[in-house]
Amino acid sequence: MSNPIPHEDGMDHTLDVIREGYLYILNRRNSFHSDVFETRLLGKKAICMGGKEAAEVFYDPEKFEREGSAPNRIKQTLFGKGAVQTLDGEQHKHRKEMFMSLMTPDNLNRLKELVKGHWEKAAKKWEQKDEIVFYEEVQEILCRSACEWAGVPVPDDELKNLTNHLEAMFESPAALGPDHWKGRNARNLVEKRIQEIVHSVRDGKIQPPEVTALFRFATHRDLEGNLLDAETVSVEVINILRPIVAISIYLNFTLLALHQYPEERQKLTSGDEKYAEMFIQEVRRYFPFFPFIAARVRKDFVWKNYQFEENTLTFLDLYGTNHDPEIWDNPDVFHPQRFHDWKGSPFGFIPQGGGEYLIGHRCAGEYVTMEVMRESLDFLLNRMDYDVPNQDLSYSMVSIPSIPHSKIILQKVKRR
Ligand code: HEM
Ligand code: MYR
Repeated sequence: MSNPIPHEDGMDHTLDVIREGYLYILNRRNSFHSDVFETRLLGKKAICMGGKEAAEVFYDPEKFEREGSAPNRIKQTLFGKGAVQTLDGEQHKHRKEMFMSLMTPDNLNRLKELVKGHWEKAAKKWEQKDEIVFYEEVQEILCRSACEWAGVPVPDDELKNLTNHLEAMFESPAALGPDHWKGRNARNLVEKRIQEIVHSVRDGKIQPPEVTALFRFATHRDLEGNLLDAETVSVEVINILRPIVAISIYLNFTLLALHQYPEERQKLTSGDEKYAEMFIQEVRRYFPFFPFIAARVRKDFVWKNYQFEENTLTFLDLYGTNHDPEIWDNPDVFHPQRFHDWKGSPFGFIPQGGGEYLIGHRCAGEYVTMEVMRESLDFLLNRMDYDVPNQDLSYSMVSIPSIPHSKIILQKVKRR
């Protein structure tokens, strides 16, 4: 006989998720004294869980699958229709290989050089201005770099517009009203534009280099040997461009951490290269970004004496696992040193998902994210000076995704 999963009473708790944001699951894990609880979300029975063991079971492909798990509002903004995020089994593995084939050291280095060049150009421009909004400026650097890296041609006068559209796609999934619809419209527009580009590649009018995402995806064959339709190629190309622009959120938190913990700046410039790595990991662990992910129970199973019923929508808490006191000492203290003797953990440290890349859904862009953060941190530390004037640097634990309220205004930017 299995035990009933601790259960939150009430008709629906979607409003509580809106009210409590990143802390919704963690708050209830604490009050139920349980890593798993059952509730009702989006009008359906749902299981929520967090912690290392919960992540391990969530990433077992025998127990959970993704098909039909993503809420429509997430597919219409963040993921797109037919995206790798929604596939399972062999189909998923084959599509994921297409993404992971881009993540070679040479290709990552190509991105790093692009990012470096665009930082340099942007900083030169910033020197001429009284002040800049870091979030917006860094998004343009990232969007230019992403398009060049992916082989997507974008005229200069369309770059700002594209940046805003990609930004809307990752800012809108949990938003309400016009802010949400902005994301849906942005996706429709960008998908259409990239579909045209895919047709031009297939007609030979555009010839992107073989190493680029545009070339690889436009010529990729599925398991039956067919080319992907242009819509799917465009969804997957956006799955490269959009999240690279989203790194702007981590870069805002990187700058915030440098500002709020001045002693960290000293440690970072003391010449210990490993410290930069530890600092970046702590930024990804500490600050709120991707809150939780969804899957469905594939078939009935029992775990920890709890019965999981086929089809049940299940959420894994990423933020809460990165702040789980069972895994992390003083989880709510910013302390890069904790990564000094860290042995690595595919399920305990999951800012971009956990498990494995090919068999599972772990973020395809984790190396890209780390590389871009490393290069940008180096620029902020060693290649420019700036002032951070008084402003509202606080950030919400409720709005998803969370961004420092002022988006970080910088003054007196000077290259070194
Ligand atoms: C998946 C977070 C950057 C491409 C994911 C997942 C998370 C995540 C939580 C889902 C994991 C799961 O479902 O199990 C982030 C965060 C980023 C980031 C916080 C910081 C900006 C990137 C970048 C790229 C990328 C830079 C591409 C260059 C993808 C793709 C997937 C994914 C393609 C789907 C993987 C799959 O379903 O197998 N990401 N990501 N992400 N990410 Fe990222
Ligand atoms: C990306 O663009 O893929 C990277 C980061 C996006 C962060 C978006 C945060 C909102 C996600 C809400 C997810 C709820 C899942 C059920």
